[in-house]
Amino acid sequence: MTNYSLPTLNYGFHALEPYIDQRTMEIHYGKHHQTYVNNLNSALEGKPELQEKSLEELLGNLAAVPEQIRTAVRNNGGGHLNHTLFWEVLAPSTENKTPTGKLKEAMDAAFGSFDKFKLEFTAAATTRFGSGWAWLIVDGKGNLQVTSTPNQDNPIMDGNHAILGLDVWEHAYYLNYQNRRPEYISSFYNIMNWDVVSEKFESSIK
Ligand code: MN3
Repeated sequence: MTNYSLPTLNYGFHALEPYIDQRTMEIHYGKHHQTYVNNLNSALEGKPELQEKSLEELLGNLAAVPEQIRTAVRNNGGGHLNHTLFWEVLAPSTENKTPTGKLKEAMDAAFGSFDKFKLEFTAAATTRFGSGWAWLIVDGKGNLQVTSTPNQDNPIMDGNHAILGLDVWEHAYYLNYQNRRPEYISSFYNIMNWDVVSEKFESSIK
């Protein structure tokens, strides 16, 4: 039986400054993410047949989740999965680092170059209306694509595997950037952990 809990952060709340400030990290991780975890556990309470499935299994086949908790699992399960990935793909002091190895080759093939990937990802994050996420995904054929989703939806809901995600909900940036979402998005390129994204890419094409 699964009781979900917050993942451990590999860095301190202050570590991503000046790009993501300490107070935003404290609230985002300790309050927002914790709330998704709590609500997901509440939704699954007393349902051992659902608790024994992985979150990817539940979100990959929402039609199999009982209707009365389907929206709660979608929003809060998605919230937990999305934020868990987000914390993992962030790291302090990654300025000027770029993808290498197989991921670089695949990105060049899919987008033309790293700079062209950035343009596409920035556009996806900027134009996602309201709350949601921008993604780098591996599709069912093993190809890389940039996408975005509303709310806490995760690409697994369409059978795709996210290897990088950027939270563009206002709670992710409002304290530091207010309405300046584009500035928050461009700062993300200074704190992306490409080693982790590479590992996720390589394990998703096995
Ligand atoms: Mn968030």
